[in-house]
Amino acid sequence: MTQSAKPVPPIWCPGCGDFGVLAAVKKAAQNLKIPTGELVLVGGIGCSGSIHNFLEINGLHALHGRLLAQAVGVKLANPALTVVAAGGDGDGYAIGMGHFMHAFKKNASILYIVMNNETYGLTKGQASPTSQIGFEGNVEPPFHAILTALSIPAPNFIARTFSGDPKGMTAILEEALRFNREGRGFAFVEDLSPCVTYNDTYKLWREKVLDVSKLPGYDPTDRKTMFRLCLETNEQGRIPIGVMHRPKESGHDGLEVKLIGERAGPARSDIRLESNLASYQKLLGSLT
Ligand SMILES: Cc1ncc(C[n+]2csc(CCOP(=O)(O)OP(=O)(O)O)c2C)c(N)n1
Ligand code: SF4
Ligand SMILES: [Mg+2]
Repeated sequence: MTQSAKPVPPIWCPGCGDFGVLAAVKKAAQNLKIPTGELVLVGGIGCSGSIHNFLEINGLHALHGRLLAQAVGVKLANPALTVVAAGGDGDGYAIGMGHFMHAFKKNASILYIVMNNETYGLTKGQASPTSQIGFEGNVEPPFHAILTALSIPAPNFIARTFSGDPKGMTAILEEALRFNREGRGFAFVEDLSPCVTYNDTYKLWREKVLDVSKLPGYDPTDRKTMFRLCLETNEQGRIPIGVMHRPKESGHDGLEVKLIGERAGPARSDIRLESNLASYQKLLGSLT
């Protein structure tokens, strides 16, 4: 695949945190010299999920909460592609929660970016699974994606970024994409991406974010330590950002490596009748 789609201008509200993600994805892909025709972005449903329309890449708009299933499918069809899934907190942590949990365990080498604005932006600001108590009548404590991710013992790359720190976000996305391109597995990056129209948290988050790499004992290869650091930071009313898990081993644990290895994926296989006649006849013979 060499061609990519032509982008259109973003339709987001001026100042939306998703602009930071768009810029960081672009910069990270450019820094890694990923050809635009080899980058596929699968968007979720929500303001955030339209991101692929604004980049010169190949993209598809998934069903609500199903972007991970589709992104894993793209990767298994053609492991040579660099695959990014990107959507919102509603898409990923509500309707998409089943897929979210399994993605860590499946460990396909794709990057999943969740633009968390603690609300359903597209449908005009209802409470989402990450909303604070009191927001739009919400009485439930917010879901913590990083602690959940750290609790799943799989060799994933896990990080959190903030749209108010585009440089830090670019560096983390670059590391995540490199991790994927080495066939090491699933990379999850939650970006704190304020919705300036329905839940403008820029000022609050700027005061609250805390770079975990500055904390004593920081060791992203040690899951237990990082779980404790994130939990304690959270209990202190701060929001941990940075790399939370970086597997020690440099193994090629990606699902596509295990299932397909060095072979071309199904999308690039030669399925012409003339080159496969004997195999097709054998298959037909086995059915009689
Ligand atoms: C199956 C289905 N259910 C509900 C909706 C309505 N809907 C559209 S976007 C959305 C939530 C978007 O919130 P989020 O994923 O956080 O994205 P944001 O707009 O905040 O970026 C919902 C519930 C839908 N499109 N499809
Ligand atoms: S409604 Fe919120 S999330 Fe959607 S584009 Fe506007 S600022 Fe961004
Ligand atoms: Mg949202």
